[in-house]
Amino acid sequence: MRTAPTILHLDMDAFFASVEQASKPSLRGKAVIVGGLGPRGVVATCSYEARVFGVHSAMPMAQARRLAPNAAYLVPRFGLYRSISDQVMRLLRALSPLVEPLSLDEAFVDLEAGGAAWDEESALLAGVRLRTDIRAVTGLTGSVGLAASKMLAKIASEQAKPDGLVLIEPGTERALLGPMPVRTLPGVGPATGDHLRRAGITTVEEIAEAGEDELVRLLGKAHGHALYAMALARDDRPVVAERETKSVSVEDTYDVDIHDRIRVALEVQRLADRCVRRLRGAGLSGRTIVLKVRRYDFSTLTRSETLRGPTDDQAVVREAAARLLDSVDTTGGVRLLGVGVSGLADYTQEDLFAQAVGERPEGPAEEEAPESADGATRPVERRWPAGHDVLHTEHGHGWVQGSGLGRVTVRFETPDSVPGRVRTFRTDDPALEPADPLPLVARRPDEAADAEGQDRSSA
Ligand code: TTP
Ligand code: MG
Ligand code: MG
Repeated sequence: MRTAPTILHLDMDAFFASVEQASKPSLRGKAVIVGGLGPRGVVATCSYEARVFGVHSAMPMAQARRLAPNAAYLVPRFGLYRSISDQVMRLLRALSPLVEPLSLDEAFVDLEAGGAAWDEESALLAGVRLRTDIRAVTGLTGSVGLAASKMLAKIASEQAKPDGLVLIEPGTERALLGPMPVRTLPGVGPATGDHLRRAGITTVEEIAEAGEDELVRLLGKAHGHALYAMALARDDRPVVAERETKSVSVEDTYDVDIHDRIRVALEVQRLADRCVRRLRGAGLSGRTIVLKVRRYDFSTLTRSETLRGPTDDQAVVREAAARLLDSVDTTGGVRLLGVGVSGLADYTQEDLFAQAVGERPEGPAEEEAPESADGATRPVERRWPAGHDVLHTEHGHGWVQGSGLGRVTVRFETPDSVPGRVRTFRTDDPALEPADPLPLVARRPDEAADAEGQDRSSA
């Protein structure tokens, strides 16, 4: 393990909600909840002002409404979040070629690899500067953790939240980790957590005290071994650049084609287990199980199955892989088998996206009033999702505060205006149009040129 805290972990604060507050001056300092607003919707995230009411990610929206009835409820705008995420990732790539994004709002950076830092002092400086730059470019805050390993850097950024920076001095890791709950460690989900608790292990210190043999006995060789190392703060995982890998997979090529169907099934199980070990080792879980089969004639096929939720459970992956194998003809023999799990880092966003798509209003193309049989045009009810931007021919740019009963309420304000006024229109008012989001921070022309220059140099 390195001896300087030169691994940086960044995570933006209340990301979706902060973007909404930055784009809507009237919501700054207020409880803002972003998520699916339909009957089965869940909270994607909420502002820190909403968290004091007990609202949190993944909570059913109905429950959030009971806890915080006066909050602003908005539908997510993924395109906007992605464009802000791109700005943030560009700033990280200016620090180092080794940037590992974990989701839209989160990434590891190896500062040493980029020459941006080599010791405690330079790491701290890089972290402080980064936070300033993010603020200047996006108008948002992100929290930064600095440590000598990925695990500790991530724990540090969590401690720094919101809007802070924490550096964990090398050498102090074990003392810091000791009293923390086992769930702090990467790869410990609810199932593993329960399992450990039944064995009387609730803190990281207790994992260390239990010893490696006991951990292996409880959790199996790979997982037990990995977890014990983490509990001792031993984490050598490198920062992997451009982890576009939205999947973890393993495969084997066989010297001699396998014909025996039972043997094929056993190999698939073995691969499933190996894949799960890799997955857990990386502290990941995924929703889609993929089976790859190359047959004697080099014809290759893949089959996949998507689960209801992400998993890192060996039995679940084994079973899915076995089901997939059922649908593949292997007579003639196989020369390669592979098992993978995909749908990893961004799963929460994708889940919510699927849900939001289901709730999305009809596109503008379908908004034209169709002709009825007698040639008269019937008005079509247009839908105005809460939080989305609109343009009014007279009042300018605003956003939908609410709609229903043939009326839509719009607040007219822009990211750099003062809090705006509210007006109500008929939903079919021809003066009102859906609009694209405005930039959160107005860019000067010279800044736009700078950003392009950065793109080129990192390409
Ligand atoms: P997080 O970084 O987990 O949360 P956050 O940025 O909102 O708040 P924090 O300050 O605690 O980091 O997730 C980033 C974004 O991903 C979040 O703004 C919304 C989205 N998300 C979901 O859509 N569903 C979820 O269950 C979670 C956890 C996040
Ligand atoms: Mg975040
Ligand atoms: Mg995050």
